[in-house]
Amino acid sequence: MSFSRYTRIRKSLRALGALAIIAGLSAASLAGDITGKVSGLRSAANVVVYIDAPGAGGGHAVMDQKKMTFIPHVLAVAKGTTVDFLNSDPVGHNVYWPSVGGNKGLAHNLGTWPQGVKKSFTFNSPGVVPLLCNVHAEMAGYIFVTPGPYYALTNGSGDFVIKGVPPGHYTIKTWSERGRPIVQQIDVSGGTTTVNLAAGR
Ligand SMILES: [Cu+2]
Repeated sequence: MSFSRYTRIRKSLRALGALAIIAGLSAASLAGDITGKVSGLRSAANVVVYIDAPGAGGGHAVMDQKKMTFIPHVLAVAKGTTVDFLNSDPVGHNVYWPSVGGNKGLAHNLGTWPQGVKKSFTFNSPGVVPLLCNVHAEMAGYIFVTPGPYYALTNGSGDFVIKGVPPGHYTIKTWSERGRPIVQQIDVSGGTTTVNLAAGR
């Protein structure tokens, strides 16, 4: 290869690299964060907040059964996520759900298994999945499957942050174990958009 040709190729590769960096930066700077607070519900903690934007889900999340409790009590995942169900107790546990998003046709029993065994299930339908164990009637937990990858769970004060949301007009919604959903409209541009989600009386 001649020296000039080599330099030319190197120069165009460098230009391509610069373009890729610029494209990456502008995509990142266009996306915004939604920050806010949920109030007026019986409990401000463990509220799922999500927007109606679809997007790629996938990946894995973990729901454990430990000390006769589902941990975490509420798990939020995007549609398409595989949940790995663990058993960390020295007794057998069962996992079943009577519906997904209220649809009893999506009821499923994963079976009963001993400590250290993992069973996985991919959730492709959005909505709440009430988890139960038919060995221990007192056990209850929840998976909430969101329609896309933009969601958060509130902390003990009701605060939440949804990161990296593409600009646009969305419906923002909540799901909580007790209380009706809060539904509001929101416009997201770059930077941080703040929203207060107060439950009606
Ligand atoms: Cu159990």
